Amino acid sequence: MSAPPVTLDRFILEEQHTFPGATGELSLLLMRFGVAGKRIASALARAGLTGQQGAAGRRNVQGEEQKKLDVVANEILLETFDYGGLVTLAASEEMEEPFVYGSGQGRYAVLFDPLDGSSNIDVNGTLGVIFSVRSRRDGTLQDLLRSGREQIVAGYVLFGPAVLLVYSSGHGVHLFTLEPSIGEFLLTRRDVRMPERGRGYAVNEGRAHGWAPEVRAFVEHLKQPDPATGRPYSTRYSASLVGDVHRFLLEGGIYLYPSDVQGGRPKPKLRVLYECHPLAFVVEQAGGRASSGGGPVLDVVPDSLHARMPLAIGSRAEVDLFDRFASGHGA
Ligand code: AFP
Repeated sequence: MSAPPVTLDRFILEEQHTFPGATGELSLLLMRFGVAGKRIASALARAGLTGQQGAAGRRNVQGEEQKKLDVVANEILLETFDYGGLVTLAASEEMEEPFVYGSGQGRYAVLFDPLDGSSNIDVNGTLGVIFSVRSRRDGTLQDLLRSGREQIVAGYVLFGPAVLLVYSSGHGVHLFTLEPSIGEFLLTRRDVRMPERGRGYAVNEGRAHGWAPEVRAFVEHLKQPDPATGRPYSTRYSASLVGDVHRFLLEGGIYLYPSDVQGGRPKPKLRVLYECHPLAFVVEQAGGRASSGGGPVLDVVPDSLHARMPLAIGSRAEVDLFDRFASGHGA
């Protein structure tokens, strides 16, 4: 008889036993991200049929147009933690201020980008949820404005041809695939290791005019043929950070969202707390790296909830190389 499939819940409960003194609350919390992922997957699958595609007619705190499904996914995630008293604070790309639950005594704070890659909604492209869990301290915003190394759990749900859930609680990275006929996430890869180097890069080259010369030089370097170092690299940009990072988690390579230093955009695009920190946590746990160009992403302490930063994330070899270029030392 073949081994029975390992469900997400079973895996989480078994992993809990490796943490001395664990109360099981974090396990419950993590399982709920699985439930939210399934609910959002269901909303996405039906969106074209239920009139849920398109703009919501308002803008989020960053001034970006909200899609109807950004709002739906945010509401699903908020509801998901609205019982059981586990969570005190929830912060999201779609809300100006953190949401405070009931008693305010829950042991955890959760952060999420409810629907990453929302320009892909109406074209049936790749989308994701990015999430991060931290300990509650005094229950205020200050609990969140801390380094990425204080995350307890981070991960993402990826909506592609299959729905995947990938997470790390600081003991490796584990990958689950939704088996739609039974509605369960099943373990498909335990302890994912990122290749040391890859052959692909993802960056919005339409914005190259705004990059620093060092960033332009790095991307040009990747495009120059040199079979000995595996160049040229192939471009792999999907407009979904989760989709691109997931590809590189499995295949190796580098995702970049550099600052626009020529002034076209006053601030970098990606948000520290619910995009860069959680993905950096996952990638580092898999043996990769995430850099701002000036240091490790996980060391960045944001000064506000929606603070932004430049990001280079992926395999160790490419991120090391990016850092060499960023510091002016080139190849
Ligand atoms: P949203 O989270 O608002 O959907 O933004 C998506 C994203 O942060 C990231 O997933 C993409 O890689 C990037 O923005 C796409 O931005 P450009 O359209 O500027 O390339």
